[in-house]
Amino acid sequence: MGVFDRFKKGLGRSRENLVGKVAELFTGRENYSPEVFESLEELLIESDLGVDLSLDLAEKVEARLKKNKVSGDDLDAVLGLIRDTLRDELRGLTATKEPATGSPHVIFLVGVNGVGKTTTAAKLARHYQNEGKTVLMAAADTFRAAAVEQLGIWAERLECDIVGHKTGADPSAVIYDALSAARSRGRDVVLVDTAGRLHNKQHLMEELSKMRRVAAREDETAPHEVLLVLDANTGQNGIQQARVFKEATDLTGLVLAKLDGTAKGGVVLSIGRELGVPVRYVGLGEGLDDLEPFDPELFAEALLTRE
Ligand SMILES: Nc1nc2c(ncn2[C@@H]2O[C@H](COP(=O)(O)OP(=O)(O)OP(=O)(O)O)[C@@H](O)[C@H]2O)c(=O)[nH]1
Ligand SMILES: [Mg+2]
Repeated sequence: MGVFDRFKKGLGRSRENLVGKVAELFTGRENYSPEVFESLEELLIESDLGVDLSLDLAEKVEARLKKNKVSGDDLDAVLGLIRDTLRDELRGLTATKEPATGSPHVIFLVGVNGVGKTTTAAKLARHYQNEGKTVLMAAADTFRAAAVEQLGIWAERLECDIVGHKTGADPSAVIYDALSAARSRGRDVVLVDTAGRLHNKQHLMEELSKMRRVAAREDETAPHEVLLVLDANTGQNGIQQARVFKEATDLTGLVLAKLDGTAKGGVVLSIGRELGVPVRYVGLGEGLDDLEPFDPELFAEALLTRE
């Protein structure tokens, strides 16, 4: 399956919801009443695009529809207009420079409980292996019982190295060992799976700082990437989480996991817009291959295409 089809499949629920409701809203309306655009605005807000962005988009779509005299019955044309408007918005959100790289390249995965950090670590391992790189996973979630085993199962499937300690151990010690192992074995990428931490738990945030310091002691440019994993189902709540994490630690990017399970795919847009942190990957399923680098063009296209 090509990348576009994977986006389309992953965004299936969001697309069905949005396209269905746009069809309902516009079909049979030749003269656009203000109510139609108010409803469009509501629909975009429901899709978790955020209030400001939804307002903006609805206005721009209204102007473009009227200017081009598009009939509400021409669903493809209406969708096309919304899609183009969205795409224009998205372009501005993701124009970022590539993150710094290192040898080994060290990536931290952080976020609150259950968002998809461990699964994303495994998917990223696959992503790098596909590029011909060797990977070592660091099981720095020493908090939850069975966390090391969970990562171990992935490592076995991926046939990659894993470094872990016992539950309750100091996660910084895991980082230290993982980085020395990666260096002596010549591994290209170290993926650090961390424990789920509530953003309002001060000591956990301090623990994260310590992990960063230990990594930086080994290589002053490490960690090269700190990816905040968010669950797309949390909608606008994710923005609040992201904001607090961003204050506590330097984030280089976001991963929006579980986009396939939500009808609120628009959350990608509002998070990027409000935080100024680029969305680097989206999770589109539970399997190892269900991670895609975020591509705004494909995203807008896949979200607003009629089958
Ligand atoms: N549908 C879908 N499920 C996902 C995705 N990413 C993760 N999951 C599922 O979400 C659940 C939690 O994933 P984990 O990777 O264990 O989450 P975590 O953040 O490591 O959780 P804690 O370590 O407990 O904080 C699992 O059942 C995963 O299969 C995704 O992109 N799509
Ligand atoms: Mg985990």
